[in-house]
Amino acid sequence: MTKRASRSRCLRALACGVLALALPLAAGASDVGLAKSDPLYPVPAAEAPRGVTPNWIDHIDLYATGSQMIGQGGWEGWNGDPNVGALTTAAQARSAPNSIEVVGATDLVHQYAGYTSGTWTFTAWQYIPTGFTGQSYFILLNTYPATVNGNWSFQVCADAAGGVVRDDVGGTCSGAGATLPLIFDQWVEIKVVVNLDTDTQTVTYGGQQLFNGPWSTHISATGGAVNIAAVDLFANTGTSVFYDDISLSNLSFLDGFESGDTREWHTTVAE
Ligand SMILES: [Ca+2]
Repeated sequence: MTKRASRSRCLRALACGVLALALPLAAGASDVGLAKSDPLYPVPAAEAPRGVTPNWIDHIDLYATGSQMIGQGGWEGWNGDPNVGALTTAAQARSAPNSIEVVGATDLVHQYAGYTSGTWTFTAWQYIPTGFTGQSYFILLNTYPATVNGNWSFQVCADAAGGVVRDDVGGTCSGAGATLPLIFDQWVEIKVVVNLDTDTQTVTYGGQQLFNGPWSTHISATGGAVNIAAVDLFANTGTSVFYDDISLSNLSFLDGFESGDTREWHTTVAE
């Protein structure tokens, strides 16, 4: 199974267009240190991160270790499916104590709202242990719920058999699309800089550019929107891949962020 083909799971699931989102009933804790509360899932003021609306970051550290991410911090299952979650874990953590373990059936989504202009940087830190098998996906959507391929703006698959990460424009995690060597046993930054004013994106993996190109039409010439709608962490039956310190921000990074990483500003702040 591949992501876009499985994205075509939306297409093959005839009810896709009418599936109601099972939004969490109550907002879980968001995280601190960067920005404000999630516009879709506001958190109590005391927990709201600092910064400019609608910057967002989740260090995964305010949730109980071993707890289900669905229903916390605005995270949900794909199309509201309660059976495609992921647990927080202390087995790996870029910021202590937790990361998210994406494995097996995991298809974990976080929605965003209000990102329709300007330049935004989406970052996620990924850890893939030696011995990883499968084709695990990190995905950004311009429309959610997603019903046609154009709703996908970027999907990178970690392809164990090929030993690469791939800009999976073909939806099969093979063949087409730029690649970089897969990096194991360390935290690797996936950074997607999205310029919604020019409808373009630039993606780097471990500091190396994977590709740059259009945003709303990267996967398909039709059906896309100039919008950042959701992230999707999809295991696609693969073995464990860990994610930590996930953010969406338009802060100015005059300290070298654009050429470096987010290490400095992704430090968990206890408030
Ligand atoms: Ca963490």
